[in-house]
Amino acid sequence: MRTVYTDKHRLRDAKIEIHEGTIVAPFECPRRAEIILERVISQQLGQVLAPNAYGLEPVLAVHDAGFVQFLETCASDWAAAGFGGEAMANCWPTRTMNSPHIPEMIEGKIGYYALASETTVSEGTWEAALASKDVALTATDLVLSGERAAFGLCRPPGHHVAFDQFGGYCFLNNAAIAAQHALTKGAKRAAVLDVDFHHGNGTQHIFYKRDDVLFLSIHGDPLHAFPHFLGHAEEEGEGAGHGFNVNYPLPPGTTYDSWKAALNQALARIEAYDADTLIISLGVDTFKEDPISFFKLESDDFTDYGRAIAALNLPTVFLLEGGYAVEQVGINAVNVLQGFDQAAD
Ligand code: SP5
Ligand code: ZN
Repeated sequence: MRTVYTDKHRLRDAKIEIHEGTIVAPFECPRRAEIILERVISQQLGQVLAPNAYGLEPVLAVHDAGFVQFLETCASDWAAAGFGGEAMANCWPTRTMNSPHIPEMIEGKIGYYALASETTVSEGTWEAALASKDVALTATDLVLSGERAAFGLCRPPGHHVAFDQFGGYCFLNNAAIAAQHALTKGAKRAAVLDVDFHHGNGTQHIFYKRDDVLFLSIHGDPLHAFPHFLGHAEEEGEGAGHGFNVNYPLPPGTTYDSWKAALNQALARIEAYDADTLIISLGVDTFKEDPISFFKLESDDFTDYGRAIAALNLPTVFLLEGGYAVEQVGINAVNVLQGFDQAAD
């Protein structure tokens, strides 16, 4: 399959992350995408092409306009306020102080639009996020125009971003933007299957009341893992969307056998839904050596589940999400894609 990539991802190069009570270099770093690209090339997965520019219209189809405006000026507003470091939230509209006012001062405003504090908004982040959604949209258009599958090498990732909140290393929800784009271009039933270690809370939030996108996520149980507050099995969708949101939370130490059992259930749901377009939120932080996760997948398991996804026989867009065992992230991500290609007709 072909890969969509641009080195504009390098513009997202934050220096700090809050992690276990200390400040560390961000897990979500430019080297990740470079290692995956190197593996795509060395394995001759297929041609690598640059993204087209889509502007903001497909973004505003799933995200709040005020949120988008905030992201665009966040880093410069922060600097203009005289703050030296990277923009980060330290106060939120929590359960006990939830008024409808959006603060004007950037320190308050970022708290309104953030859902976690680990992710800073650094200079260049917005440009990289825009390029990342262009990568996702270009890969989606390859598939909509008849290719069996495509790989959007998206960075920064996207699945934690809700309608109007960013976090979890993500700024725009690439998978949601891609799914909505597919529907706008004529698809009737899209499925988003999220295999990242973390629950795709943002994608769930965006499509929670809708029946034209089936969302399924296999992830670390939120009782034990980020994003901590969403991703439980009883979250099945609301109103017209009831029955179109499916969560498979799994416990610490989960090995491939039980992960694959959840995947097989998810694949059966996608088949029963009769999806016409499949988007995979491809996080490889399920790997046994991932530094922030607790599943135990081996590199060969990624090949195996790539094959299983191909057996659905659907036009399939793979969009990169997480994966932080940097040295193996290329092997694991490309294993999924090669497994898929081996089994695809
Ligand atoms: C796209 C994606 O994979 N985002 C993940 C964001 C996770 N950020 C918070 C990580 C907190 C990790 N705590 C680990 C404790 C076990 N050592
Ligand atoms: Zn993740």
